[in-house]
Amino acid sequence: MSFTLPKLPYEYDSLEPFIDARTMQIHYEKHHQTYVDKLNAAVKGIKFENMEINEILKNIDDVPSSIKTAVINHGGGHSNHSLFWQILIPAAETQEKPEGIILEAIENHFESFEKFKEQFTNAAINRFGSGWAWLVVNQDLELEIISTANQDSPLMDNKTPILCLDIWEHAYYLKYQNKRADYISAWWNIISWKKVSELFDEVNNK
Ligand code: MN3
Repeated sequence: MSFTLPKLPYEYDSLEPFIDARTMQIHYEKHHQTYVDKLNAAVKGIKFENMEINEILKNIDDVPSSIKTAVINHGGGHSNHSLFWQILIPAAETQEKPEGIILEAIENHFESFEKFKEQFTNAAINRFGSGWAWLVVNQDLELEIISTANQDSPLMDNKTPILCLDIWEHAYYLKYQNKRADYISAWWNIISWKKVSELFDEVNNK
């Protein structure tokens, strides 16, 4: 068995005008595919090639040191992008904010949805270099906003991501160039709060 690209749940141009089709195509077909290929090369012939990527990352200390960096970078890249595609929705279906239990949890923890949005945006803007911004559920089952460098996954820290934003330049440079803040502000229009809510329920019902 080997790792493969997950199917995108929409077309490349579905996220226009917030994320352009060309960026989506290159990001998915080239960048994500490369993480998958390099992950497959790293784990070829050993037991990890038959495990779920998220299980490998949660147990990263079990990975032999000779391939650990490759698994963190390319396995992280595979896992992070797989989640990223899932939490996006076509621009035509845009939802302003979440509802139900996840909204309550956000309001309880961050005071208001607006304050949550501001804090998440700051985490994304202030990440130096390449990385990700995340809304995670930590080991105490509390929400937390974090940012990680490179392709580091929160799963390696026992945190379960339920929302993520790719802030590598490859995610926005064609359309936004150096204007990371504009990309981040556009991204809020294409979040699948339904998916985020499902992921939140999964953690709470475990
Ligand atoms: Mn990326």
